[in-house]
Amino acid sequence: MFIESFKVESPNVKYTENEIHSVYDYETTEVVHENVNGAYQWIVKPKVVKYDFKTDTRVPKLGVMLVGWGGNNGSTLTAGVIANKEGISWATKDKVQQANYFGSLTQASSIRVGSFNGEEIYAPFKSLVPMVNPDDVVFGGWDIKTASYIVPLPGIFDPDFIAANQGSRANNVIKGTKKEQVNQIIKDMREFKEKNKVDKVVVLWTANTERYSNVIVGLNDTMENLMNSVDRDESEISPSTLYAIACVLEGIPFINGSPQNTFVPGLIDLAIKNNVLIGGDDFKSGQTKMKSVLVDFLVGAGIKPTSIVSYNHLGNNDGMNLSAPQTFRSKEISKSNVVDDMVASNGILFEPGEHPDHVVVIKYVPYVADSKRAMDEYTSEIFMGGKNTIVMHNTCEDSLLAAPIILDLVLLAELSTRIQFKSEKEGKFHSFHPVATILSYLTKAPLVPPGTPVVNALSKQRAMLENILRACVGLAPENNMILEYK
Ligand code: NAI
Ligand code: DG6
Repeated sequence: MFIESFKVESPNVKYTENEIHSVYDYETTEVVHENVNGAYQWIVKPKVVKYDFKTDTRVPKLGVMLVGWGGNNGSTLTAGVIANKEGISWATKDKVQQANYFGSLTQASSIRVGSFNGEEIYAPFKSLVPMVNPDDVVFGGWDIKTASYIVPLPGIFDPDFIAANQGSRANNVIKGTKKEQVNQIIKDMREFKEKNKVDKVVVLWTANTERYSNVIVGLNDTMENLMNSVDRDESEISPSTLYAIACVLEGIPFINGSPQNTFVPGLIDLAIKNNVLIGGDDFKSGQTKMKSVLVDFLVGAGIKPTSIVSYNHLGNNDGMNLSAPQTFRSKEISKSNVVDDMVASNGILFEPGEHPDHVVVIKYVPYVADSKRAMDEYTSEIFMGGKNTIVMHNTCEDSLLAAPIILDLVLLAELSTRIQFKSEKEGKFHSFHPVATILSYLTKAPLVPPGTPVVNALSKQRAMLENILRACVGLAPENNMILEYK
């Protein structure tokens, strides 16, 4: 059965006018390597840590500024939200199509809340805690090209960072030094906020994939060095890093939907010191999403994936930009490291340091336009030396996969800025770490704080997000035990 909304009744949960307050028992385990009677043993100690969560339930009027607003993803998302808001429908050759938010975790997926008379009860994911309604989001942003019905603000353009084939697009650019460009972005965000009377702004990069920036000691390795490099107009500071700097200085969350290393160490340092949310990298939309399910399934089933070969061809502007070796390399990196955690989790199948062959190919084929093809071959070793090969072929409009993910990223980023928590050992409430691992489900190469494990397996990423939001309303993690019926 499906219900639209619910309220939790528990001595541990209090709903006030502006807050949900929950006291939460976090059940976890501590692993130690201890000397027991002269021999070292691994000891696993269950422990319970008390946490307090408080969620501000005042949903703000949200402004979203997209870098690359006029591009495929930016324009598709904007048009999709307008179509939903206006209740637009249109005739296709199959049926009359209503606007919807399919593909959005927050808007179109559900969670199990319990059982009623022997029946499982599900509710919308978005009913867990109050979230911004996407129909109410005000969109704006920048693009280096004007060609769109809604003209974006001029963008920061540096031909050294994207493919040379993009040069002819650049007819809408911010002139001046890097410092002046950062200041212009700050001015744009202030004016956007003022003009649209929005309470909060989130900025997301959905512009072209850049090449990696060189990380150099003295240039971009610390907050001070990065800011000094901007002042000196150093050429190795990328446009995406400049937008991110402007956002952090303004206290505005910044999310990177492309694979490049926008978040150089100096930028991460800046975000941590200013306690401003940053998240990324690279939308996990299709092939990688599948990979982070399939490899998790294989390794979890005791099957050993030995060769993973992924091939893409597409003919949109993203594909054209990725046809240059240096931008392709950024994408290759982000698509290649996505099975590491699953491989490392099974020491029966893999020796330490052993890894399946993993090859990523992307080719630009103009004729197929936005209808991206993804072909994957997974070869695995099974029982008694047998081989199992799985082949997948996927055809899909790339921007229709990315648009709902962008929506989830900005809605969840906003939501996470309204959640505060503390453990029993901490005196004061605090927000999540500025490096937003809570967004991992939506990104190919989750950005994590230094020293934090990276989780790529999709089901774990979803469970982490759902269970944190359940904790905010005092619900236990979904454990799927259903002991009531055993
Ligand atoms: P697109 O090429 O259609 O749009 C990008 C837009 O960014 C263009 O309009 C371009 O003029 C603009 N632009 C480039 N540099 C800029 C700058 N410095 N400032 C402002 N605007 C700038 O590309 P599309 O298909 O919208 O993809 C956008 C990004 O999202 C790409 O980097 C792509 O790799 C990434 N991505 C896309 C996924 C998908 O499924 N569509 C999945 C994962 C990542
Ligand atoms: C081709 O690889 C172009 C890219 O922008 C992809 O479409 C995008 O990275 C999609 O990623 P994935 O692996 O999640 O389908």
